[in-house]
Amino acid sequence: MIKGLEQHIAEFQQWREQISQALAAYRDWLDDTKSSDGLQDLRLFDMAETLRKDRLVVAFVAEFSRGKTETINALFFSNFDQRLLPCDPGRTTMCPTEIFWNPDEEPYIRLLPIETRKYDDGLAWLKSEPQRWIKLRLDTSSAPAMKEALHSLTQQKEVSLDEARNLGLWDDNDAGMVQTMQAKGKVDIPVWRHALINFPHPLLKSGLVILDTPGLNALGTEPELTINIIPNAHVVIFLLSTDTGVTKSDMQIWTDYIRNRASRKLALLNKIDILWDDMKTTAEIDTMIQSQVDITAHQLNLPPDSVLAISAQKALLAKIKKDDALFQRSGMGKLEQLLAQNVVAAKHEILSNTIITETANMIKISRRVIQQRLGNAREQLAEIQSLRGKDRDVVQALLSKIMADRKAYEASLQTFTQGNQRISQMGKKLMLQLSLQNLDLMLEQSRQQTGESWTTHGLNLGMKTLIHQTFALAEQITIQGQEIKRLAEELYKLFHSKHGFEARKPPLLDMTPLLKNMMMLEKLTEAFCKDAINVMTEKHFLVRKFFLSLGSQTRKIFEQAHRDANSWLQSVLGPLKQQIDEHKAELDKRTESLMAVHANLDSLQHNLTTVEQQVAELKQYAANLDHLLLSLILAAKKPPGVLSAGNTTDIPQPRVAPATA
Ligand SMILES: Nc1nc2c(ncn2[C@@H]2O[C@H](COP(=O)(O)OP(=O)(O)OP(=O)(O)O)[C@@H](O)[C@H]2O)c(=O)[nH]1
Ligand SMILES: [Mg+2]
Repeated sequence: MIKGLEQHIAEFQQWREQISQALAAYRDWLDDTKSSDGLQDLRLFDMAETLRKDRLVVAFVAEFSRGKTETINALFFSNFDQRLLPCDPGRTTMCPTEIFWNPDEEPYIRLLPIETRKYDDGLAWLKSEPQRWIKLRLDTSSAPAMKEALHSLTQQKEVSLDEARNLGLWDDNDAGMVQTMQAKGKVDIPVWRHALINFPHPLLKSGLVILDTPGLNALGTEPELTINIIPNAHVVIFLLSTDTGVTKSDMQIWTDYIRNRASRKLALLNKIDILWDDMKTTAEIDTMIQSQVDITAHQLNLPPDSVLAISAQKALLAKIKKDDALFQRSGMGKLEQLLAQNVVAAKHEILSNTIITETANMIKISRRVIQQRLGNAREQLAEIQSLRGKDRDVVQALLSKIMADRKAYEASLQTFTQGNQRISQMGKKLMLQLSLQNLDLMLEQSRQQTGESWTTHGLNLGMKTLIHQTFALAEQITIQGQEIKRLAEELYKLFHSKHGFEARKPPLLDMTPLLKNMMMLEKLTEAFCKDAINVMTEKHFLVRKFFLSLGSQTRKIFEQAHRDANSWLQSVLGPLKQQIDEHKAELDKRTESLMAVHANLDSLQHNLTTVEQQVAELKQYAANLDHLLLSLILAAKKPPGVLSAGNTTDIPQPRVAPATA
């Protein structure tokens, strides 16, 4: 029954494999044609690794007891013929839980003790520190053993009010918490802060990662989850329950964490089985469900087809009992379809925009180089052909002309070397400003503005300082980038006017992605600071954690800006450098061949054959490259959701070695 989702993901994996093959073929092509450079090779290797480790994250976010865990059980774990992840009425899942498959390790559940909240280490960092986690082996051959291990996800313990405050978990708006405190003099808190489950399910094997989260109260206490993990999920699934409708806290989760933060989202109206009343006709029940879907879509301001009515519980039961009619009625089939389309579409879009576009650009540059080599070889061929039947004097005259060309070229090369050095120096200075050391200084100033008392007011000030500094920095870097571009332009002009190189304008350095990303963080901070609950004094702990999460997000943004600026810097003079090398090789070849002919007129025919072979070989290399480029462009254009096995065959398979080589 799960075929819809499984098949889509398997086809996506196949598609990803084709892109990997194209990348490998291109690396081979660069090697064969001796046009690879270290940096480019490294980048291609990085991209291949990114593809290999690519993950699709689907996050389930909703108030407690809406059926997130039950839906995950129905979608992924029905083949254990029982309810595997714990779900019960009331608050059940106590900590965010990531479920994935890493083949390098045995199945496990790793649990991060809640006490780690006392320190400043972020989750991302803690994930790389296995010794801070408690690890339980998962015996996947035994459902009862699995169930027992997974029960840890619900563990709670009693602590004093002070300890709860110390951990930043006390919330006097939480009626349940206050009540327990009054009744027992203790506070119930989760034992674990985060859980990682390594589990060999076929879907997880293909790169899918599921994130199950606890309800509203627990969500707000872990800013890294709300600033980083949820907004970066490829699809966010929001659940509502038919029996409660859209409550105030449902709405708060939707507006605070999902509405404007998740790029792809689906809403599920769960527990529709509550409406399955034997006294009503199917048509009457369907109308009732449809009207609830319409109301929900209206309240969430979503198109009605992004709201699905399901019964997770009955879907799980139907799968276990192999009851097709019940499964059909549960609405789960539709969800699987939509989920598959959304997940695949999201990843398709991301990979097309990044890896495919970047590789296609590299290939286009290689194409130009190979065309230049081909043009040169053809000219050389014509030159040798024109010498047929001519005497030594004619050869000598040609040789003298080439020597003069070489001299002029060497003078230009000197200008290039000087310009290149100047650009390198300026580039180094520019990169330093985007370095993490510089960012640390900026963050320190922002921290000083935020102050020691960790109020939302301070946080707002700190963020404003950081934004202000980022804008000033981006402006400075833009000016430096323009100067580098101007210098590079002069060099391009020189080689165009004096040596007939292609007229080209180097690209501009664009700092808007950095600014846009930072402004998004500013918006998140504003929303956090406006939230009445966070303004209260008890939330200082949270403000501090929020600030730390902002720091790690800012680092990521700066690291990306650093990478972008670096590849821009490579692209400013890269094509000219390549052309210069090609031109030099051409002059050398021509001189060598003319000198051989000059020494012995009989060697003309041999030279002619050699160059003819070169032309044929280069033609074949160019054809192979065209084929590769076409395969990538077709892969990028393939519309999401139609990645059926039949369609993938029309993507040409890349060929590498030239037939004549
Ligand atoms: N009738 C009915 N009950 C359901 C359905 N889905 C879930 N439930 C029940 O609702 C309760 C809560 O389900 P969970 O899956 O634990 O909900 P959750 O959203 O994960 O809740 P937390 O883990 O507490 O955040 C459990 O008792 C489930 O059995 C459904 O489709 N129909
Ligand atoms: Mg749950």
